[in-house]
Amino acid sequence: MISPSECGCPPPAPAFTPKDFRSELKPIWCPGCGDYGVVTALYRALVAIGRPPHEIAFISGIGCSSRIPGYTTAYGFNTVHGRALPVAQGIKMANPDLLVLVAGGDGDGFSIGGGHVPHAIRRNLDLTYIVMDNHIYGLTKGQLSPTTPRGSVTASSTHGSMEDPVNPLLYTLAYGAGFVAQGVPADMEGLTRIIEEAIRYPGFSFVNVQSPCVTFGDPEDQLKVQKTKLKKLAEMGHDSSDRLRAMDLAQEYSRSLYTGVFYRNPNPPPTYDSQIRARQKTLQPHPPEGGE
Ligand SMILES: Cc1ncc(C[n+]2csc(CCOP(=O)(O)OP(=O)(O)O)c2C)c(N)n1
Ligand code: SF4
Ligand SMILES: [Mg+2]
Repeated sequence: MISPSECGCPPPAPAFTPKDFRSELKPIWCPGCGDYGVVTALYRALVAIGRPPHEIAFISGIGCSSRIPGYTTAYGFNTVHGRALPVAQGIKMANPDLLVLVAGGDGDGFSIGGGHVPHAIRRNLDLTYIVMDNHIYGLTKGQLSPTTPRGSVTASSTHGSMEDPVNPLLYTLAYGAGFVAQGVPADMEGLTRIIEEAIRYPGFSFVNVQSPCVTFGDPEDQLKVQKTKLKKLAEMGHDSSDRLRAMDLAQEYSRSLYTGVFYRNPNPPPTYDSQIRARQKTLQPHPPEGGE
């Protein structure tokens, strides 16, 4: 069969538009919250993926960011704080044909839910985990989160934080995630492409989105500042198959705003869901002797 690029024909129109993925619920995020940009990038990435909303399950924890499944037409489950990944893994195992997206905040993913991340990575189900990292607990009104920089004054560190932050990029790379990327809503095109690539990766993929909290966050983290600070890995000639170089770059998490794919395993290992299906076939009960 001749492909559209070979025959010079225009590419076929996408089956969906962003509207098909937008629910009727109006987001109640504060005006200017970075999460608006994340959901917009997600609608666009889903258009590029081309699967209908009823084939998508979107699972979150609790937090401002965890409201995101409700703003899509996919099946959604706003679960328990820190428990998005276990629920999502169960759903993917029960129905491996679903496209399973997982989302939440920095607190949800790296504080109360931090213990689930290594196990989701090593189990390697085909999921995409998007963390809206605003370096603060937004929903509960501005307490210190696991990614809050040292020295930050917050509702629960009134004289400045005395703790070093967790580095989500290094954390997921160190545990062996096959796909690790970072995006910002200030670069909508880049963020859309990153989310699309993460969904296409056959295995656990992680996207850290530096998504500003305009109400409780650091003014230095906001969209306007992001635009001046971001450095695109693709333009730096970064080889995303080089895991050690990815880890070097990830060390800069608190100092430099790198965006793009840090690491993509060029030889993705088998996923847990595919192994389960294969084993189920080998463990089928034998027909009774002499019977059908
Ligand atoms: C078991 C449990 N502990 C604590 C809370 C209170 N709580 C709700 S959201 C949240 C933190 C939200 O921060 P984050 O996950 O970063 O999301 P954001 O609101 O910043 O998007 C906390 C502590 C809760 N709902 N459930
Ligand atoms: S409190 Fe912060 S994270 Fe929550 S909706 Fe408002 S700006 Fe967004
Ligand atoms: Mg947060």
